[in-house]
Amino acid sequence: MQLDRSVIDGHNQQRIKEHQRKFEFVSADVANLDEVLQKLTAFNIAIPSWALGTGGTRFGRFSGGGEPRNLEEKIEDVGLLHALNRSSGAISLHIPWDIPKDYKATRELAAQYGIQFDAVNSNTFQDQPGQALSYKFGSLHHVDPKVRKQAVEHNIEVIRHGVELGSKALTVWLADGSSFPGQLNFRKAFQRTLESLQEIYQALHADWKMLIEYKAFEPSFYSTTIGDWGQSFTLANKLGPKAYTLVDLGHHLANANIEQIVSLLLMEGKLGGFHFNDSKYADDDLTAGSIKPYQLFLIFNELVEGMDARGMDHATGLGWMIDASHNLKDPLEDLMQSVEAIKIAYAQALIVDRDALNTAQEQNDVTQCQEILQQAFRTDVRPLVAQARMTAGGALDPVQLFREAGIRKTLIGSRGEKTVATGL
Ligand code: LRH
Ligand code: MN
Ligand code: MN
Repeated sequence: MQLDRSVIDGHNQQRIKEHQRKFEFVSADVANLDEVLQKLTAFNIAIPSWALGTGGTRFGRFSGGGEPRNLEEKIEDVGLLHALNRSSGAISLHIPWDIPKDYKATRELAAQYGIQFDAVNSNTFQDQPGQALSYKFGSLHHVDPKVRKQAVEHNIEVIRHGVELGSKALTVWLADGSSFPGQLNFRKAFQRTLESLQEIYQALHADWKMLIEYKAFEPSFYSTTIGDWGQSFTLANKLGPKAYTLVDLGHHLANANIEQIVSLLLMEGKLGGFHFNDSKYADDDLTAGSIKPYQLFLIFNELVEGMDARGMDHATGLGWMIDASHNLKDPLEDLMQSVEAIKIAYAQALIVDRDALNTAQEQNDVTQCQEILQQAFRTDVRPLVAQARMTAGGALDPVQLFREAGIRKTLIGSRGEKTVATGL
């Protein structure tokens, strides 16, 4: 379904007065208002194809109905999100969950909705039907060269799909690791992983990036072969200029200082992309900003500071993506909440008084440093985000419009109640 322009206009008209009052109130105190609005408008966050259906836990899955049943319907859903919030103009595909049947038709469909193809993801963490060799004991780090070759070839095939769709990056996340001490020779496993990645790197086109995602635990519970940012960074450095580290917020040990990791990776020119989500305990994949909004703000504070220091374009300099999965909420509502939380954190980081913060840091004025950061964090920037969205053609309140317009009901009507999207 395509959302009619008049539906968004009608919704905005109803809310415009209240919005204007709130917008004028907050914007009076924002010195760099034009810059903030322009940057918010340009900002886009890719939607993962696997977050459009209801996720589950290892104990069960409860379908919400009306989920996309194929790649075309996934693109349609991202198109709906983008029409509502004007910040979801890209989709990230996971192969083999999303193999396109017809590249041209897929590209045309996405273009119709103003959607681009973000990083393509390989999958060597599951065995697929008919697959010759098993990934039970890993893929790129496997002791058997034949398994490694199969996994390398899969990654190269994923690049080929991406090239056909206009994607510019391959994200590699490995489940490779060990669950018991002694199971693995760490050094040999890491070396084999590097050699496998080198073969994949050879197949990357000149304008492509390889994003290396790390994760401290799960599904292996003793060691992960690319377990932290240092290991990913080492691989990216050894591989070459097209290889970068990807930070997934849920992939750290509890209480890790993610904002410091972000700052140093940016400084080294090796931060390639982001998977946004939130967590209380582990890789919970909860809605971005739902548990630790202050941490999300502190991460954006480092991103803005570091990107400005390197002269990077906020809108295109990094691969921004959500990586969440929902077993309770409507997946589209949940994604809208994640995008909103990310943009709120971004707006708060943009209004930090950076000169004052620098001065306070140079003077070791710890109290003032905290005052400055929290002044920005405690500002209600939602009207700024809404203003940018409305100017770009989106809805003042995307979640409420989604409900008012009965979009899920329409999707259930056309797709059915018992739908299972391919993915996690
Ligand atoms: C692993 C991960 C990785 C996968 C996705 C499905 O936990 O974050 O990005 O590709 O989940
Ligand atoms: Mn991820
Ligand atoms: Mn994850």
